[in-house]
Amino acid sequence: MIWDDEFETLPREALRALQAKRLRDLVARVYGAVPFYRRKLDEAGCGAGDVRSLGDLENLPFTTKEDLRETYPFGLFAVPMERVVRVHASSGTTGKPTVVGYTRRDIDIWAELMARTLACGGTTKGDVVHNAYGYGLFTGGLGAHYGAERIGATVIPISGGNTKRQIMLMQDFGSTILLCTPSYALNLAEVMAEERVDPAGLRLKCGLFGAEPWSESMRGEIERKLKISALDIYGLSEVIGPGVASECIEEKRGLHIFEDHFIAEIIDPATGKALPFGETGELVFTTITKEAFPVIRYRTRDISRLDVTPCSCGRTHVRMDRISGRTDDMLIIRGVNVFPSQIESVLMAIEGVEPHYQLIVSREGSLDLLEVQVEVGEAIFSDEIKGLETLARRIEHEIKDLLGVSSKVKLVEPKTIQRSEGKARRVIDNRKL
Ligand code: DLL
Repeated sequence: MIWDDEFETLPREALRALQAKRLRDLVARVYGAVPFYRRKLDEAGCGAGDVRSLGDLENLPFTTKEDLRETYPFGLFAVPMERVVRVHASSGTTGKPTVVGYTRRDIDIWAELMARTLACGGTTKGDVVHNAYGYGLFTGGLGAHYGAERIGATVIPISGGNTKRQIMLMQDFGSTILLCTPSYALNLAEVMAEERVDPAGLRLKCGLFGAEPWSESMRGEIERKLKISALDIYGLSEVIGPGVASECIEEKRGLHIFEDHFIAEIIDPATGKALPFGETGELVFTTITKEAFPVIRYRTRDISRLDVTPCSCGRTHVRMDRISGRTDDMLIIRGVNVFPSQIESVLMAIEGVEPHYQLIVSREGSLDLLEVQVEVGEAIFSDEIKGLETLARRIEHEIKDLLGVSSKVKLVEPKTIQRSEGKARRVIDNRKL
């Protein structure tokens, strides 16, 4: 179901013309309103009037997380504070959070984009939307909330946590759409099993999951355990929050980026050079309609690929592959680049291994050590030690085969790895301490 028939199916040529016009306006706007951008644009030799076509995008300077840190908290806002009606923030791993702001119109556009996202999963006003994304400074809760209200669905603003109560309310209120992180969806499924609640007896039909990386096999697991269709949704605070891109239920193959509001590029993270469609690299976004906190060529550090081939759902917007990793999530273990998602794919392909794992990296002398802790099912865990050992060695072998890196696999008892209520913590890197 398409929420905005006009803009989501705009022929690509018209879409590009719209993007070019909006880009021109954006550059003129930030040049006038944000000293930081004026300086950066001047340094790059681009005046306010120098952007004429989309081809000029490549000449514009990047914006990075460090730029946001340096202008903390409101230095990149492009409107006076009287026009800012909301701020959100995302906590970084260190120090101060990243702060973003919205005008009334920004909130309105965001609600529209989240309505599109929800409609990608078939949500209509008859639905009961169980919104377990966290409410607060995190953009997930309120972002999704406004989108569901825009559609006219009934929203349950449950936020994260108190899992048993969530399940009770899902049963009592007849929730049909589930919104939360994929790791929390698995947590919900697990607690349902413990409480002997059969998901088939619920009215849930679809879940829109994002805010953290997950894999195709994890999708299978969630769909099987919760008996729903699971879609991947993507976004980041700096760009707007959730509502940047969403899979469609028709294809579930790539996430449509809402290109009438965001221009996406893929660049080579090492050189900063823009790459053609189809190549893998770092996602970069330019927001072309946002007022309070527009960004020019924001480097997300997320790794993906863009696909412009037509989609059977009728949307013309480019599709991004599910995020395969982050440039800063990449662990370098004894010189080998390792993404947590690669290890996840090995683990999930093995029978009896649960989708709950953690990677612990440490250093002994000058040697990096990777320990993979992963839960196994009850039946396997109560098996003889020998069976467990064989399984652990087998996983180590497969990791070595795929990544060329040695690891120590530790199979742990069911429910030992901490369950997430929001974004799961998959990596503990003790080398930095
Ligand atoms: O996580 C916004 C969001 C909320 C998206 C709810 C989807 C659903 P931040 O807290 O700023 O914003 O974190 C953004 O999370 O750069 C990615 O690294 C990661 N991320 C978000 N969605 C996905 C996804 C929200 N579908 C950062 N797959 C991004 C993989 C994701 N990673």
